[in-house]
Amino acid sequence: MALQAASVVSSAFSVPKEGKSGASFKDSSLFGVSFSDNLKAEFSSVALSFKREFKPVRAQTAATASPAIDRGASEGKKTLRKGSVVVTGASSGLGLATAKSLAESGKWHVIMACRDFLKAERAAKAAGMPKENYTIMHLDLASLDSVRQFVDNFRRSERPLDVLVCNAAVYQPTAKEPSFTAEGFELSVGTNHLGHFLLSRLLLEDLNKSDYPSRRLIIVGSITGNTNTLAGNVPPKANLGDLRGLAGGLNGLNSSSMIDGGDFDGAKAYKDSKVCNMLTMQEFHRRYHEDTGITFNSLYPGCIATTGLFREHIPLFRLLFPPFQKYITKGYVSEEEAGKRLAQVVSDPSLTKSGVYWSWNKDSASFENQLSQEASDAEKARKVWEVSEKLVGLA
Ligand code: LMG
Ligand code: NDP
Ligand code: PMR
Repeated sequence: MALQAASVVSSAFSVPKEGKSGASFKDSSLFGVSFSDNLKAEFSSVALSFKREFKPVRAQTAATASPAIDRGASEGKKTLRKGSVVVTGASSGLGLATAKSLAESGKWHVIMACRDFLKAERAAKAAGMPKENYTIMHLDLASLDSVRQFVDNFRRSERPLDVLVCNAAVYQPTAKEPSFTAEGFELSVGTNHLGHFLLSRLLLEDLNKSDYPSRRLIIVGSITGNTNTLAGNVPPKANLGDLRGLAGGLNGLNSSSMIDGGDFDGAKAYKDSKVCNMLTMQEFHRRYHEDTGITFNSLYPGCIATTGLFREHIPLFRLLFPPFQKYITKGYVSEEEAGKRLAQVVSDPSLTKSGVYWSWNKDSASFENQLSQEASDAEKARKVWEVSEKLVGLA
């Protein structure tokens, strides 16, 4: 107990390790976060960056599909069939709230792709989701065999695939040593990026077959992977470097477990994985949008400080983080509200523009946000894509 308390205190006040970031207490800094003028302005009025007006985007007609319209419903009235959406990690947090919002709309059938079937079943029941509007299917993103098995099972179900939401993630902020996926990739990048990379590459074909008017592939990103924001400057910062660790397979044996080849840092691995998520979305857009008409998007749903994502953080952090985000940064958003935001990216007929990283202002109006330099680097996106396809056995 005493040992635990001591470790809580020491990690609570830990200073970022030398050389891990440019920030130091000699700078104008708070908890090791240095504030450039630009970022100071952002912190003093976080809302400011959210005040850009949302410009509604005109709905595009999907290039290939004939609209999925059920003409028999009532005379002369055309009704759209239910959309079919796969949401990964729908057993908790944002994924669950999104699944609930979509299922309750009555317009969607949600395939909850989860690693813990029973947990998902209980969560869906406890959330009161209408049972005709969801199906749970097993998917463990930390195993490429499981990803392939999921794709097979999904195809056997003969449901169409209209939208895929890559939402699941793990975050290991306090791990001292890396852990690994079934194939031996560092767990956070292996799950959050590589598992989703294989899943979305395989399911692209299914999305392309759908006759739904707007087909979408959404990969959840985050502000913490974007170093053009204050949150993205909290050490350790995301940085993929020259991808030497990723190219080596992130196995911690003959290669580093970190994408940039550095020492393991769980918080950085998570942020790096989010950069990969945002780069992957853009690379999909560049490679496939024009030919398929599929919409590729990413988003930052707001700081949902109460989710299971922080389950491995120290208790003091879990206690202070929600009030800190609510009252100090004002970046806090409830699970319910965040779920509505992601559900909007899934289903809002006006959000068909592809290649966009969506964010929301205080009144929950969506706007197209800017990604950091690294998270919008087209050359890096191409390299991440090519290295990743080798790792997951697609090239
Ligand atoms: C690190 O944890 C891990 O060590 C690392 O491995 C990695 O995982 C990393 O990015 C992930 O996290 C460090 C983390 C944990 O500490 C922080 O970075 C601080 C963030 C915590 C957010 C809570 C901030 C505290 C705000 C409290 C709100 C209540 C009241 C505020 C008062 C306002 C003033 C009027 O650390 C923690 O979880 C706990 C941090 C405990 C800090 C305790 C300090 C409390 C004192 C607050 C005073 C703040 C005032 C500062 C400015 C003064 C201006 C007058
Ligand atoms: P949660 O921990 O609540 O949800 C994560 C989900 O991912 C859970 O359902 C979890 O399953 C699932 N998951 C984890 N590992 C695997 C795996 N190997 N295979 C399948 N599913 C897995 O966190 P959030 O809801 O906060 O996170 C959802 C997304 O939102 C993530 O992409 C995160 O990066 C992003 N995000 C979150 C923010 C926040 O402030 N919370 C801010 C910005 C982005 P299980 O229930 O079994 O653990
Ligand atoms: Mg951060 C504008 C301020 C802002 C926002 C929107 C976030 C979001 N954070 C902000 C500021 C700060 N945070 C500041 C000033 C600090 C230092 C006190 C700080 C600290 C902090 C920590 C220690 N923040 C964190 C952590 C985490 O462990 C979380 C993390 O990085 O996970 C990777 C986190 C987050 N802050 C956010 C968001 C959204 C997170 C959650 C993780 C994510 O999904 O990206």
